[in-house]
Amino acid sequence: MKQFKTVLFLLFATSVLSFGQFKLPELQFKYSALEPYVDSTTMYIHYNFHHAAYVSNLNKALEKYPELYKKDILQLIQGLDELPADIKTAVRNNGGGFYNHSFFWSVLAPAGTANMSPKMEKILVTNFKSVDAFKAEFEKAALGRFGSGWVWLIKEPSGKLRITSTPNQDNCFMPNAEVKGRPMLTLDVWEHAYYLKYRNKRADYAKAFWNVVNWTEVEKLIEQK
Ligand code: MN3
Repeated sequence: MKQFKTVLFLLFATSVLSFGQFKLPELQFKYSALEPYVDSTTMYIHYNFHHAAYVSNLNKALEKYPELYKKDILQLIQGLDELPADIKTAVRNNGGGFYNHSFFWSVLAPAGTANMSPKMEKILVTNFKSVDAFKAEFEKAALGRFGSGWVWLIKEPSGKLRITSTPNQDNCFMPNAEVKGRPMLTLDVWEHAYYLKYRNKRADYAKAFWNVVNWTEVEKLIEQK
């Protein structure tokens, strides 16, 4: 009985302690859903090891300051400058990693399931002259990002759409970002995102990406005020 009570107490304590901690969001598609453009193995490793590690390292970084678990991820990364100095870098890297990957999965969809609507096409034409010009500029930004990072289509505070890129796990919400705005679409250009299938050919990976963009979601984001 005593042992049973101890177990109950431990279960209770664990659930209380884990309250408010960040969790790996559920993936809305199967690991194999993006084949052949993104292979299952890469998807599995990327989600279960890379993304999961950012989440657990973010939680670990916040252990010393549990009141910070009450903030949401955007409050944390937008408020990086106000964080205690000893966890700022960890939150920047792991909070960024947590947010960026969660967002990335949300703008991916199996090929042919979330195609570009005429309205979406018009938005791109208005902002970038043509869909091809938009894609070319995005791919150029993917290749132009030296080392690891992300390419973004963002909506600037003025409402204008713009392509930009960030190093490491930074994003356009962070106080240090050169260009600020809300993400509408992103591509992870870390080697872990493509190396198994594409080896060193980042350009091929960036081109293949167009087959798995969730344009329905991107359009929804752009239409939001
Ligand atoms: Mn990644």
